Amino acid sequence: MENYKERLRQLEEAHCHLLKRKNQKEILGNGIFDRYTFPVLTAQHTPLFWRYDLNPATNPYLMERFGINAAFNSGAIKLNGKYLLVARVEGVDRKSFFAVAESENGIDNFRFWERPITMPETAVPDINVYDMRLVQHEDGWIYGLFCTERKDPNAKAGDESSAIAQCGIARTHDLISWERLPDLKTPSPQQRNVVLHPEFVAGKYAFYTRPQDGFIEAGSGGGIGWGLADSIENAVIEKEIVLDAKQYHTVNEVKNGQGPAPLKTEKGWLHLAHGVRNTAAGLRYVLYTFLTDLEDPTKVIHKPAGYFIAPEGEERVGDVSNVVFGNGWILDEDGTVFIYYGSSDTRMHVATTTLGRLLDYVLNTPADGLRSGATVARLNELVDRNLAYMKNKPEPVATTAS
Ligand code: M1P
Repeated sequence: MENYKERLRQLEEAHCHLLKRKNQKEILGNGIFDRYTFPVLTAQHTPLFWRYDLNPATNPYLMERFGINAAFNSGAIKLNGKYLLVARVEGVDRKSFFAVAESENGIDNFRFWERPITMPETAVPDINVYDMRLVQHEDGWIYGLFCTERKDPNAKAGDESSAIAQCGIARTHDLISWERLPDLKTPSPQQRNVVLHPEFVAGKYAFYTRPQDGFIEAGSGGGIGWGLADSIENAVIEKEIVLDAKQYHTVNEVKNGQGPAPLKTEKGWLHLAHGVRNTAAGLRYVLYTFLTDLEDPTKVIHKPAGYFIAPEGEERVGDVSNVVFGNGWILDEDGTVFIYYGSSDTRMHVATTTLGRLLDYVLNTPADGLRSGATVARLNELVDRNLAYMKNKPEPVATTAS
């Protein structure tokens, strides 16, 4: 019993320390966004009373009875002044579920609510659910769109890994009680990374989709797609177009997917997305941004070359290494943007910036020239401008350039 008490005291102390830990902005970022020293959510942030049976009579060794493997890829929303993440929490049994974590300032002290979300099932139960995108839609509901995965009914005998991914849809007003709607129907065999546009378009519900031929491979359908549905209670997209296609020798040559719902700005709809390329070490997931036309959200009007956020340091290592994945962001009234991103399918981070900086980045970073020669020309153009500026500047600028 003494051991039990001491072990419980140590567990509680460590948990309390983790939850109270202040986060720190990293110094001297790239000017576009700021990273923070500590992840905002990890498996260890989950309450001890989720993981342990706290009764010494039934758990004399104070063992974990319900192991949590990871907390990552979270949807985000600000409600009643609180920054809320709907995290993909994964048990050691490999099943993901959703759980809300709350913070006063959006950068630290995230605490999980008492219970995970009990998501209603459809007639064909989900085997696994993950990567929720939260949208405050103009119809008055908060929608959560997520991936629902079930075993491929046509998998050959012995094939226990082929699955079908589709888009699950649920709605709520408080993130506590959820109404499950039928899964989205589209012309594509599989869907992941489906996101609801926050406004009606031509009186219809508009969706960003990610058509794919197989469970892992996007195949011929790669790209961020778009489609309209008359109803959300029985959402059917008849025609799907690709608005941001995967492209050879870019950060999204294998596949890409919409992140959270885009932010409406005076210059256009601002998007965060992930792009995937292949390497000798496996797939590499990075985040990128682009802007679409306010009047025609299917038209990409600016798209900076390359990545916006790539995995760095500890972010590079985890269950699926070399991955950053962003499906949640929050725009505050003062223009601050909190970008929430998961790293390597293991933990959650925050980066902060402002809408002004993001727009400057998207509008003034040249597009991908798609060949090395164009990249060098772009670099030389910047060097030319800087050399001319430095020559004519009254005060010499400290530089190592000769
Ligand atoms: O493992 C990396 C990511 O793989 C999937 O994303 P995508 O459909 O774009 O390949 C998702 O399972 C995602 O959760 C995961 O982070």
